[in-house]
Amino acid sequence: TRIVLATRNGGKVAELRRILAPAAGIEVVGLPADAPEVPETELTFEGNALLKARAIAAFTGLPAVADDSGLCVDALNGMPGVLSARWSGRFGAAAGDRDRANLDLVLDQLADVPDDRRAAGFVCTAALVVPGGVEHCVEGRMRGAVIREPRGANGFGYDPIFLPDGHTRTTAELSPEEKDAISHRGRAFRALAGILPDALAA
Ligand code: ITT
Repeated sequence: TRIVLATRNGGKVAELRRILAPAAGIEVVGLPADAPEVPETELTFEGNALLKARAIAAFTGLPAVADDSGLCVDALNGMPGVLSARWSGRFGAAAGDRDRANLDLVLDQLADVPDDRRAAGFVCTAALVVPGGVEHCVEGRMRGAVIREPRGANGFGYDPIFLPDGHTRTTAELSPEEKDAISHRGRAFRALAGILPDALAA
């Protein structure tokens, strides 16, 4: 069975391929170049993940999985949250420049927040939509804290400023496998892989 990844984020594609790869008999394909841009108009991770998966399932006729995710910072009342990709207002910039601008803005906003009040969590909602079949959403979380200076070159997005609870390295300093083992995306997509065979058969 083929499933299509409904994302344009290269960092996510790399992680999703790794995490879903062990699911036997499933071929993961990328988003077709002519696929429609899906505006993220919902206010929840689940709402936006379903929007993206439904649109790409309808466009391709294939089972589609989407990821909506973000960093929720306690001292910013849960922001940037669903706005994580757009936090700095930089649209159309190269992904690396956009990620850097987003991360710099969060660091600025937390400049006066002391070390013991910098708790945050990553959230990932994975949505699966099978054309003419079922829809499923599963969520994964990872708690940690926002540090003061970026560290590490792995991962993407806010990884260089996120220290997972119980760790001394940021998620950008962990190996890809170490990040997958504890990450919001690892948790959500391992749960999704578990229900995939039944969902595709239904
Ligand atoms: P698609 O909608 O095409 O999937 P996107 O990047 O716009 O790509 P989202 O709206 O879900 O996706 O935004 C997720 C943002 O949250 C992402 O751009 C990062 O800034 C941040 N983020 C999510 N997961 C992350 C992770 O594992 N590490 C670091 N940052 C992450």
